Amino acid sequence: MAGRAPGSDPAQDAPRITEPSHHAVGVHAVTTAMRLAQRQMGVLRSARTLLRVNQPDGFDCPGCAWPEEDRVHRAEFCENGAKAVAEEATRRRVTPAFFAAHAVADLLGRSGYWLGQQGRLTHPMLLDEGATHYVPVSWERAYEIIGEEFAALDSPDEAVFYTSGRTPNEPAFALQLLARRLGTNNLPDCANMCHEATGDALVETLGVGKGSVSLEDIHHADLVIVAGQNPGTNHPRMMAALEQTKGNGGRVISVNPLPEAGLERFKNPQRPRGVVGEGTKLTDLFLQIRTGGDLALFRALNQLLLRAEDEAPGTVLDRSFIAEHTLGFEDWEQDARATDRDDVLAATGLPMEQIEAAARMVLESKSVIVCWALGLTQHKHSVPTLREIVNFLLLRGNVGRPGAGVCPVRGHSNVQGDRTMGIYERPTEAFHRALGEEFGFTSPRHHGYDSVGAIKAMRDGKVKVFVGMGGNFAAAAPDTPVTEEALRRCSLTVQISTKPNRSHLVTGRRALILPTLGRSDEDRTQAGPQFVTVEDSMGRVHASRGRLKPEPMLRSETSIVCAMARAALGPDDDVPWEEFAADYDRLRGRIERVVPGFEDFNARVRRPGGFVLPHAPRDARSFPTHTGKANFTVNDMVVLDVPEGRLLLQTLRSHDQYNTTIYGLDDRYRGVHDGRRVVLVSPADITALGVTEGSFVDLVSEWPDGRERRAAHFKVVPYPTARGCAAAYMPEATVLVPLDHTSDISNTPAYKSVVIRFEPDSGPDAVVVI
Ligand SMILES: Nc1nc2c(c(=O)[nH]1)N[C@H]1C(S)=C(S)[C@@H](COP(=O)(O)OP(=O)(O)OC[C@H]3O[C@@H](n4cnc5c(=O)[nH]c(N)nc54)[C@H](O)[C@@H]3O)O[C@H]1N2
Ligand SMILES: Nc1nc2c(c(=O)[nH]1)N[C@H]1C(S)=C(S)[C@@H](COP(=O)(O)OP(=O)(O)OC[C@H]3O[C@@H](n4cnc5c(=O)[nH]c(N)nc54)[C@H](O)[C@@H]3O)O[C@H]1N2
Ligand SMILES: [Mo]
Repeated sequence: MAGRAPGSDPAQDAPRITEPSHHAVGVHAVTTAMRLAQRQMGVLRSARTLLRVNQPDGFDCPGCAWPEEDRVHRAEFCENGAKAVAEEATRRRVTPAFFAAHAVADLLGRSGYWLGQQGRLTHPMLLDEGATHYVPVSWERAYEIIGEEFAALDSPDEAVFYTSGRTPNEPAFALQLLARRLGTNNLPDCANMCHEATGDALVETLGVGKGSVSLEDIHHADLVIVAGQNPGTNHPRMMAALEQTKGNGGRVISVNPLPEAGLERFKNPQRPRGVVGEGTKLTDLFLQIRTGGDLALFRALNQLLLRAEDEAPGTVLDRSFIAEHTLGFEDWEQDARATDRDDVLAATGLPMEQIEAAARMVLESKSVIVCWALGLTQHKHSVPTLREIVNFLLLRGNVGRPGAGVCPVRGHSNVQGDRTMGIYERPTEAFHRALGEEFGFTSPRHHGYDSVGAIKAMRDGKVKVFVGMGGNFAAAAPDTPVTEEALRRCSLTVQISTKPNRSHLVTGRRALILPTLGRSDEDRTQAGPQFVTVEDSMGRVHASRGRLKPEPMLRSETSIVCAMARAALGPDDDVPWEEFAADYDRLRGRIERVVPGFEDFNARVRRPGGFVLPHAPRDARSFPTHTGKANFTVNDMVVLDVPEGRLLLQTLRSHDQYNTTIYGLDDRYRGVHDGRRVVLVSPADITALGVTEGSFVDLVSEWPDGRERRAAHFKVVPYPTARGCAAAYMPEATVLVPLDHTSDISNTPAYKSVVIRFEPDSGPDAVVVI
């Protein structure tokens, strides 16, 4: 829908630009957070709520998945965590009166920012066939409708259950059980669009698709390489960990097309040194790489390590580790030695001296950790890139010993846990077997749809019911108009949500909004107060208890999933869904018999700090891969071809957003204020392309299907990014990402790698609101 609705947020079209910042998270950050929190929650509620974040008896921060430093003793506070909490614990309410006042067609003209700012949902709402407005509906009727629509399906594979990674373990486990009892593995999740490449690369090479390090390891590493990540905004507590690394004498290399403030310098608000003074310099060497150049970089580093070993045999490679624990070294070595220097220079855009400097730092470090996030996972060649990083670590035995290992930094606070619980379209046979034995049925073995697959299936009329367990699928998925059209082809769309978003407006023939408790809300059932559990990015499972009094009509995610299950599976289904909904201990008692590592779940999760899941490579240098060893892999060089006059666009987050949730219109560290329609480009490219700095342009993406995609009206901002690269915010720029443009193997949308050109500005009226 084109055009800006009156009063939506015209400020979005008038960004103001100042100098980017060179440090992150000082006192300024904390005062900003408190101001934002108080606007949403009031002074008292802010103080009371923020004090409970990440405390042993409090709730898990719904911000990121970075683990807490010593949960038992310390309060950790970060600006963006506070913003996430404030957004959820807001006093603003979206009641049935709101929906009576606004037709869905009108709301479609409002931005996601405006929608989110309206507040928390209070009542279940129904958009009936042909209706213009949502109307309140009872929970009973809502479940009846769900039951009707499931009963009308020709096959269980016509249903899709999407999970966003905020969902705690208990409802996630219940949801996958519901899907599989029904007979489908259609369990796409946000991880499909996020760290899927990580899982695929690590399972193949190390046998476990998760990180192998603890916070202790980060603190004591000699070298931490942070590639494709912006922790200052997205994982602020990670900077406190890197500060400790530095304090212990370790060093940091950051690899990024953008000089991100949070990696340059960190002012810790919890230390006097952070309040006054310069803070800690975090990055020792900044490699300003071209987007998509990381595979070439790690190939080059590996080649340099091999050469160093030639010069001083027996001093560089960990030969005994390689012999004892790995396979495929010889084939890999032959290929690695043939790495072409010109390819490396073209792909990375880095001077060779910088890569050599990085290699020297590696050689000087006994223990090395590589951290990464979306800058490495959202490319066509993400899986090979990550496999090459594993090669890099295996060479010197940097896996499964203190201060060393792989550290994928996950996004949503429980995205890793949801996977552990079986939210996965292609689970292992071992998982199926354990689930089937526990619940006395045979779960379907054929693979389900992932996120991109689900869009295609809906588009092609193969899916009729879409259930969104949190998240905002319409705005998070690629190729916005294609995704929206796909959702509109469903007969029923159900969104289990805390706040209004785009996915409530792009609906099937009928649509339900089921309002649910957030992390900060108290969860009480007839069996008494309940808590939920989550798993952080380093495999620690712990409890989360909200304390705020919720609106009376809200139900917990667990309760909603169990009631949906009863409605979809009927009264004869012998899973005790009602007991699960009443008492989460009952559910956890079943989880412990299905999912490895959860033995004695109910007791262990009640201990302060919870427990850490087993991880064979980390714990025992044992590698449960298909070969039984850690695998070296050959990963062909990739030099991205960006034609003349084009740029490689990445879509990323501003400082004031949480994925599709927009908190505000500033990206303070990058010097962008009061607006989001900006494209960051290097001054040299601005000159070369003949555009005027500060002018507005359309972004047009090109793709072999011949269909061009256009995002209108972006301000050209000169920015110190790598040559040939550009950056713009999601979800405004998501329309440019073709549905078929995904990573090989993991099928993750290549959100960080879209070839674009500039065209003359079509003006603010051509902006498609999202
Ligand atoms: N406040 C806040 N916290 C969040 C989120 C949020 O939106 N807001 N989102 C959460 C979620 S779900 C996730 S997955 C994480 C996301 O965390 P990040 O991965 O940090 O998120 P992005 O903003 O996408 O930033 C990607 C970074 O990778 C860099 N990059 C892009 N392409 C390349 C490349 O080819 N090579 C290299 N080396 N770098 C590249 C970008 O310049 C940028 O610094 O954060 C989580 N935490
Ligand atoms: N262009 C582009 N697109 C991207 C990305 C990118 O880098 N570029 N990144 C991708 C990534 S990494 C991810 S993870 C996805 C994110 O995709 P999603 O997880 O689907 O999206 P979010 O924006 O995090 O979801 C926000 C909504 O979640 C609901 N919500 C919040 N808290 C709760 C809760 O406790 N329970 C329930 N039930 N609902 C809740 C609210 O209604 C809110 O509107 O986006 C992907 N999309
Ligand atoms: Mo994510």
